[in-house]
Amino acid sequence: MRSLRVLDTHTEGEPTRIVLDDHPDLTGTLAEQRLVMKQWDWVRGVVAEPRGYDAFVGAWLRPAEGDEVAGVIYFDAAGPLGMCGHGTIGVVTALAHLGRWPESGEGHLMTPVGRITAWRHPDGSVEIENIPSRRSLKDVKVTVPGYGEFTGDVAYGGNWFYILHESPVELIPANRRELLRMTSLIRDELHRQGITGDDGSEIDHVEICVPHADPTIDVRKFVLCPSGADDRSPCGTGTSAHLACLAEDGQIAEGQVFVQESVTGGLFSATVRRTPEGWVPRIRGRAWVTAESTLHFAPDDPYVAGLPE
Ligand code: PYC
Repeated sequence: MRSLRVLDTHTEGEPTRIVLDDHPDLTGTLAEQRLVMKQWDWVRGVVAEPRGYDAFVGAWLRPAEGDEVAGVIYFDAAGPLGMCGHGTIGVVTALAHLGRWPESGEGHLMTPVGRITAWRHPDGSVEIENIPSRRSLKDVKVTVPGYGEFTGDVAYGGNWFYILHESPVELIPANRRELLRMTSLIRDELHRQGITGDDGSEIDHVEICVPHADPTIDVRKFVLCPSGADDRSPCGTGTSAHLACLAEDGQIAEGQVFVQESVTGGLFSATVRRTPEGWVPRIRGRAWVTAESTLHFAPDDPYVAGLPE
């Protein structure tokens, strides 16, 4: 029977399941390991029901490649992700819990899309510096029956996003199901029209950012993730992609603090700085350890790969 030790955290309400055990078949660079993991349908069972639920992001800890504290491959029930911001805040919190994060507070993690620097602050909050982020398409229009026409930007922050700045459905907790329906239809329409990120990469996240009624918070947001769930946190890679768009349009200055709230009340603050490679975002939020356990995958269990979709 396969068994995996895991540590669960939530970052501003969004869960991460950190896999502590190694796997003998995961060799090569993290990008290669990510491709190998894509072939294993049982990996879905680590995060999907009945062991998890659709909001879970998995973070498989890997041996460090250089001076990093660890390598990490993120995945959700739909497959491996490039990067995950809330997940990185969860991983740093989990490593600190295990006594594996540097006492100085600063450390590095390697992900399949690049190296991340992170700081654990004395108040327990975690700040991460993501990979350079960029906008690739502006004012892309899609029409969805029943909702009308949307105009949004295609941008990258470690994953690919379609970002909208208005919504016919109000961003309140009571509307989460409706928002999931609408953003799923938008994503389907992007796929139908063949709209992609650079190199044909699939746009698997849809993000809505609208002005917040509270003047101390810049935007309220909703993010559809590849698994079909909404991100309960303000989404780290989505924040990165969004900041790159705002910076391109001169709507945010380098170093200006930008505060976002998810529909369920999770808060991130973020800044951005320009580099030759793109806009480098820094994102700060909080995570908590919620469980330490061992998952079992018995050979006769029909749901080792999760419940059917
Ligand atoms: O925080 O980057 C993020 C993220 C991606 C998917 C869910 N959360």
